[in-house]
Amino acid sequence: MIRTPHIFGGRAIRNKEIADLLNKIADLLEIKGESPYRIRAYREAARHIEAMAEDITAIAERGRLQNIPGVGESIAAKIAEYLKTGQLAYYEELKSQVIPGLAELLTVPGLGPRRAQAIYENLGITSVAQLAEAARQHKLSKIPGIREKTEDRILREIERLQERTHRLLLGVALPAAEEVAGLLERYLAVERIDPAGSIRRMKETIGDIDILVASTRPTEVMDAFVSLPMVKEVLARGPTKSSILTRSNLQIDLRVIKPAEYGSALQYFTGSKEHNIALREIAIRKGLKLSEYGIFDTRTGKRLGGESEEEIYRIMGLQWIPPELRENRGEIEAAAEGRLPKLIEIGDLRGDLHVHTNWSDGTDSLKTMVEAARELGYEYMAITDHSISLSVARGLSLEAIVEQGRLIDRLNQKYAPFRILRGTEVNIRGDGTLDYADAVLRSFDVVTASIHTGFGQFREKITDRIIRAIRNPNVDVLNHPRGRLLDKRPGYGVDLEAVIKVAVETGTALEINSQPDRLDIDDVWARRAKEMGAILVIDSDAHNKDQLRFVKYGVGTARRGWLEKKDVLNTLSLDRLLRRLHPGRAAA
Ligand code: DGT
Ligand code: CA
Ligand code: CA
Ligand code: ZN
Repeated sequence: MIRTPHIFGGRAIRNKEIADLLNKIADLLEIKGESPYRIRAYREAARHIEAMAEDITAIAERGRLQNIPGVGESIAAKIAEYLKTGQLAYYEELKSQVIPGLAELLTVPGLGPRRAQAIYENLGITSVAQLAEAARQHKLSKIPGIREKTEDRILREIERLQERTHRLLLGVALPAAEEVAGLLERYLAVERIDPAGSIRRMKETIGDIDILVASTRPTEVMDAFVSLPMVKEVLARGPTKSSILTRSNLQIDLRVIKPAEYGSALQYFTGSKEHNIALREIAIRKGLKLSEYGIFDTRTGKRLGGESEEEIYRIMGLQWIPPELRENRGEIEAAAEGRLPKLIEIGDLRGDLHVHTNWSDGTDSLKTMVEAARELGYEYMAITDHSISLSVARGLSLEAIVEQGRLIDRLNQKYAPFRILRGTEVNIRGDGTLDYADAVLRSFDVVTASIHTGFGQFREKITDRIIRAIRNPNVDVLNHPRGRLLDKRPGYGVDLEAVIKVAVETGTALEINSQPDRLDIDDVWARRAKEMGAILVIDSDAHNKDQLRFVKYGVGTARRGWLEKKDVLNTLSLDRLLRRLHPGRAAA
């Protein structure tokens, strides 16, 4: 598949894309054993197009494709077709003529048709995932014509490719891991099962999914694993480690560990690598040796433990360190001095302060959202539909606010003591003023403010704009302060340090938005904000009732940011929350 390139800023935007397409055609022709002249013609054309300064789209528009060196009538027609339709029938046809999978192998940079074919013929490999696994097991270099150096390079290229395209959101990886774990834990041979690696650390994105099982009967566990209903492909099957590809193309690695070694293996495979390295150095200084098999006395070789993680940290003279902290960011020192934070837990949340309904761009009714929040055991929830200028999200008019307020009053009578708070997600305009007048803002119980436009403003301007908004005494929460979308868009160029400083001054809470593609602010900034004395709030920003549960990712981010219950606004009881939001107002 040809990927659309990012816009590089230069003018010759699609030249590389077209050159890649022509090279892929040449690769396929080569696999088919077509005439070397035709193959060379495609490569020549590709080479000239890639070197051109002028954008090929402009040349095509003038009908001058054939003026490009190496481009004859037939290639020109193909380029024109592709530029016009985004597809090329000839290329699709060629792909269908070669063995399925070989075309996929060719997407690995530096893997040419000759080697791809040799790999297919020797090992039957037809996917990039299988190829990576074979390279890791050094099976490729056993093929004549492939040296170890090439094997290493192929693996590095695949890893880079995956880094670019395949880091998964925690919100995708964690449910997949939990589904597998849920199915496997029913087997008697499975004594314990835990997701490990970056999932257990609740990192916002995940490279691959690692699961550990404690069992004395590994064969049974592996049999069960590779025949799970979601398995599309078994990438590797071994006595203690297997890898599968799921139907949604997620790679899951499963390791079976002897129960006596489970703690040390879980510790090792949870990582992070940086945490493990630092830990091992401390072990060495204490005359201990730490490995995935246990913790040992270096001098006598005696095994001191390894069945549980707690035991390992204890023998090292450390408090047990929650996985979310294991990034070598000071947690080991804190554990040695017995001053690890008591991290916030999901059960500490008493309510949600950022929720949408079908009054704006949510899909569930207000009543449905409220009932779902009650089921989660919350005491309160703020309804924060979008404000008037955000017409794409059907922002609420002044009349709609009043009408929604009446509905909320009615439902509050029905659902008491649960409390629906009248809220808004008010849009911060380009100049930092807000979408509703102060008198309107004062009528809400909770005002949250967000930027939805003008991301391209200069750093100073966007910073001033946000600061102006949070200086408005009616604003209680600044939503998704960085505006980033993972994999899609970096945050706005805001001076967050300056914003946090003002938020501390004004008492404005900073949101950890729990949408899996936001997690904004992130772990590092959450920790910084806390250090600076800010208060945070963990919100779902739910647009339907199922998304209320997203707060588990927000809590993960908060824990990675060393936050405790006292640092988070929506751990307050309803009374205390209302008193904090409106110190002057009489209790409702
Ligand atoms: P990911 O998958 O990129 O999101 O990140 P992780 O942390 O899950 O990394 P992964 O899957 O490569 O390995 C899982 C854990 O295994 C890792 O967190 C720590 C441990 N580990 C892997 N390679 C090494 C290593 O070279 N040295 C040490 N000390 N530990 C390692
Ligand atoms: Ca991993
Ligand atoms: Ca892994
Ligand atoms: Zn929102």
